[in-house]
Amino acid sequence: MNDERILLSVTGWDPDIWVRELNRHTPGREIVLEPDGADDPSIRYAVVWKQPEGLLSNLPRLKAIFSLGAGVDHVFKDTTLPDVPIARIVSPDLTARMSEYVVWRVLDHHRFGPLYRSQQDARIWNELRDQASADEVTVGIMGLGELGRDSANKLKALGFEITGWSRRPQRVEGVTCYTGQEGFGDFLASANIFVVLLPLTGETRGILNLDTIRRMTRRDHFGAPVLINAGRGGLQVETDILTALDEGLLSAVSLDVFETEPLAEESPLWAHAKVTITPHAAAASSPKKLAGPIVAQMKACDRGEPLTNLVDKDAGY
Ligand code: NDP
Ligand code: OXD
Repeated sequence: MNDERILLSVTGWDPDIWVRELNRHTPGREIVLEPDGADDPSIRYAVVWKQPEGLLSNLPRLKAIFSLGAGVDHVFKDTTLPDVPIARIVSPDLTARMSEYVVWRVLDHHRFGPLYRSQQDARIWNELRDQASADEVTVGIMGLGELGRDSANKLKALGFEITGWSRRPQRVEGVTCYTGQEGFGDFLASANIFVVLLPLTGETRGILNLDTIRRMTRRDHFGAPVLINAGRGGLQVETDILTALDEGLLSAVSLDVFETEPLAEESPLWAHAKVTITPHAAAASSPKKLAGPIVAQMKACDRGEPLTNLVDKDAGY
């Protein structure tokens, strides 16, 4: 038996494409979907998306875990993780996809897309002359990491004013940056459209609640702020978002992620006129684009070189 095997565990995804693409870059290294027993000594690396609890806990020669997402909350859900480095996806391909989603959703709200689509359904011709220009609209980005910064730069190029919020102080040219709890209130008062690109951690879980939304106080342009969440569903309290929409505290939302995925058929979010839903599709992890860099990391690790894009286990992202 090959004693340098890669364990691939992708709950809810088609493993065949990943096996094919990983194989393309690692001829001779076997990729398996299950270990040979809980303490399989042949497994050197694990490549995971929502691995089952306990799968990785006893593999004695496991050197590193590779998350197939930029987010790693799905890895940390397993409370029995071994003490090995965890690397996440940081990739120009994933970043570009996310920025496409963000620009698409911001422009759609900015240019009254949902309203014009409903007018079309009802054959109503109503131009709405009072349209803001991009430089009159501020987009507030929650999470100024790999994804947030790229979205900020692309929105800036379209003329929007940009503010951002992060855990530690960040500097992004042309972006007014706010930090931590002390900057949260001013950040929430700064924008007309909020784009959420935070990781799900102990600190951020449930952060998109009624209290936070009430502090989003700008009332110009859309009447109330727009919320776009492509971070994680666990950031949002969906009943609070529905209340905020119904009370006019938010004018519209675009949600790509949900507290429970897939979103239940009976969720009132589906049919709400002010909600645009995408099925956790903002930025897909592409096997073609990501397998090569992941294997390159394994090869570097084999040579004793440090891994990149490592997760800070204490911070949880
Ligand atoms: P990064 O780790 O690069 O950036 C995370 C950002 O969030 C950082 O700016 C960080 O602050 C900030 N942050 C973290 N915790 C807090 C906190 N408590 N308070 C304030 N700010 C905080 O992650 P990425 O940009 O690569 O990805 C962000 C998230 O996007 C992922 O974790 C994932 O959940 C989600 N995602 C969703 C996808 C989808 O298809 N819907 C696809 C890909 C990712 P600091 O700069 O100080 O570290
Ligand atoms: C990710 C995701 O974290 O796809 O990359 O959600």
